[in-house]
Amino acid sequence: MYTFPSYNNELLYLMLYPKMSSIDQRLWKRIKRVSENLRREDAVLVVSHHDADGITACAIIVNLLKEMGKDVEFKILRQLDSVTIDSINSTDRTIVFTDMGSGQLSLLRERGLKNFYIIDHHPPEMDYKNQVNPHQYGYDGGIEISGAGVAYLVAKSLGNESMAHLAIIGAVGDMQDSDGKLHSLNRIILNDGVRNKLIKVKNDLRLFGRQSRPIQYMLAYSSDPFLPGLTGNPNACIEFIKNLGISPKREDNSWKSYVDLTFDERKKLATALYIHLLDCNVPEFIIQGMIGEVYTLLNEEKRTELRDAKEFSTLLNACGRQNKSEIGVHICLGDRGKYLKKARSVLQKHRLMLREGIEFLTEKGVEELSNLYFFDSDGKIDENIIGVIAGMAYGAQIVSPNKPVIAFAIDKENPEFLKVSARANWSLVRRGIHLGNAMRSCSRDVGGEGGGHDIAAGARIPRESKNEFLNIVNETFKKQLGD
Ligand SMILES: [Mn+2]
Repeated sequence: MYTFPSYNNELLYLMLYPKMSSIDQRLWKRIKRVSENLRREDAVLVVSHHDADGITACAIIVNLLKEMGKDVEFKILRQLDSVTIDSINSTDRTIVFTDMGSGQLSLLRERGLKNFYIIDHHPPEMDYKNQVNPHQYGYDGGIEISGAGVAYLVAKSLGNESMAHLAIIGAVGDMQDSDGKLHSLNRIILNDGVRNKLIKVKNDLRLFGRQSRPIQYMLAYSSDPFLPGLTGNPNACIEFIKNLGISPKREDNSWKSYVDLTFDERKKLATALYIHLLDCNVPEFIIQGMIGEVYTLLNEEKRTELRDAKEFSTLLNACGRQNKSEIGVHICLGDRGKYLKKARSVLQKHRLMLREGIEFLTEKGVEELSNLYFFDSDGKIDENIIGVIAGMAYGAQIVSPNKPVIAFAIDKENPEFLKVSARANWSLVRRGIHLGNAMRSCSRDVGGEGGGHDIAAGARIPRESKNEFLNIVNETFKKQLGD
């Protein structure tokens, strides 16, 4: 039977993960210096990325500055490129970039931006005086800290630890817990959250809806991982649960949530899912990601999406992908009521689009070169979710995990361009794949721009250079895997 590992012994943890015990002093000094400069600003525009990490990072800085009595506005962008930079350049406010900016420093200079700060965890192009980026101190921003985490450290250095839970939601949103737990700087932040009674940590099954959905819908709606035979089929899920001797209903005949199950029932269900996925030949790294630490937000109402960090991040990601990021920022800042209602309907629409996207891709299939898979959305998948669909292709077994996936969609803002999304997995990253580097250099070669993380990245390229770009990327992956 699968047992959830227990990490109650904090001392053992410290021995296993020595880096978690304290922040590098040079990084902390840098944070304090930049924070001191930030403290002197009056009118600020926070500009952030449209995913869960960017939205939480934005909310942390907005909250910090508001509590310090500053005049703050915020703006969420899909990406930072020459067009979007020009759109914010007219502000007379000081710009604070969160979860973006480090990879676009030369572009920011080129476009004539002067008074700005960067609080980011993407690999930096160069040093800059008002930049906080842990990469410059030996940390890996892909796994050790999120953009929201860096924003939290800035807030912490100014005495505000109240938003630690948002930093954890950001890290989970950027999948930094995909091997089952958070590490390093994320761990330090997590400890702050636990100490301040914002968060509780436990090892358990990690599926969307563990708080907010009846169990059969938690399983039926699972797209990460995709559960063969169960995803999309609530009746099969009820059978699956009943066959384990677990009653799906409470005594009053209402449906149980996963959190209503006893510890033994949870173990039984986790074990059965684990075996079921193994039987279906789902790659083991995906199965393992299904079980691990869950982060409960103690100040949120029980049985709502906001009670669980992963559910919260899913809600925020949906807002971002559907161009409704502001709703997400308001929820992070504590607004509920109409904002939460809106976010829920956005999530519903988002899930429908994901399901249709996966169905489209299952039908159409992918093409391949020696070192990559690729597909074109044919206008059927929105550019905002095509990256998510590319990532889901592994779990849905449309592609095998041996090569990265490259997806193309038409750029809505400029149809002469294609939006490129690239997704890999940890085993490819361990073998040398770095999608962010590949997207940056290969897109430049064809007159585009791009960048991102090792495991997930994107680019914009001229439409007519698609085939040339694919060949260059294929060669770059070959080199990355060969080194
Ligand atoms: Mn991020």
